[in-house]
Amino acid sequence: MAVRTTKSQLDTLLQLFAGSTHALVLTHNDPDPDALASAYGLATLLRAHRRKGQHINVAYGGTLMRPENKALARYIPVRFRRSGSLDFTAYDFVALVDTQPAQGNHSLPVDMIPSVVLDHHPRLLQTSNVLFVDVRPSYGAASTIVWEYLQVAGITLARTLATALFYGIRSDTLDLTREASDADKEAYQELLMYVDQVALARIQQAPLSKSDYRALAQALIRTELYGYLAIAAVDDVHRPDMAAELADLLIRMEGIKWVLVMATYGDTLILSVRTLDTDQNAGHLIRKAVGDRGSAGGHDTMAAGRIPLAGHDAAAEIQRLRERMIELTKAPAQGQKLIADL
Ligand SMILES: [Mn+2]
Repeated sequence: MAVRTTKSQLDTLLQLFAGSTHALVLTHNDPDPDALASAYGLATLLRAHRRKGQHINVAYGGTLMRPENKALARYIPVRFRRSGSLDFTAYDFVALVDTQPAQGNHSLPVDMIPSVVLDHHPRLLQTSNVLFVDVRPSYGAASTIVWEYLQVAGITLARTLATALFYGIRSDTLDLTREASDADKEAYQELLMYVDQVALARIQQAPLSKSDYRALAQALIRTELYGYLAIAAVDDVHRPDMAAELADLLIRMEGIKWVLVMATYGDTLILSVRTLDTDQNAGHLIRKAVGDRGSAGGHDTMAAGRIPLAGHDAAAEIQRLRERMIELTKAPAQGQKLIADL
């Protein structure tokens, strides 16, 4: 079993922690399963080495959005604090997990440099100021990195922790099919035998709200097909990640290789793009479509964007993006409704 985290890395991390009185484990805003699980795992590692009188808090900013994420947070036996309620100046040790200082998706004040960064996203330049950095872009999940630390520390994982870390790896790597390294595969397999499958099934099948079904119905009725391109525009979604979920569903439609979902959420137009077209990059395409009207980015097959709507006409913006998407994907300009007879 090739654990890639070294004893010296573990010792350095624990030395930094040992010198603190108030430690904070912070993950990114609107945390996903990998963020929740890796924060839980790192907090467990620190707790196992905690001195008397030493405090450890775990926190995130934003909100839990998907029902699965809410269910996982409820299952994890750690009290997650909301970053809005924290006095960051009270902490003399901050560990960022599943994100980095300059990533822009967490709540750590910009003038605070964390003591530790554990992450699997591409390494950002500003991360060099941090005392202890372990960034492994080849890994599919931060949960894998944290699992290795727990292994090196010789900590026996509680069933809840094994289940959470397993789900973190499962969801970030789409069951080892997306950006999964050998390390992720190994952690996944090692954790598998300790997973509480019944609890995990309940988390993954967490109840959906009536608003979820309403958004789904509206998206399906509003879906227009332009040959291999499907476009859906939805009004007033109750949670911003609904756009991504709808896009994931629409890209499974036979004959479709591009999807754009646009959803208004408060004063923002949320965009989600999916593609099966291996010749084009969804991230590049959405940046071209959004231009300087908002922010956008992503990967080969999936991308997202946001356009502020304050003072704009949402319908005009949606129409502009629709035309731009048709142009960029070279789809037929004439569309037809997916469901015309309802
Ligand atoms: Mn992650």
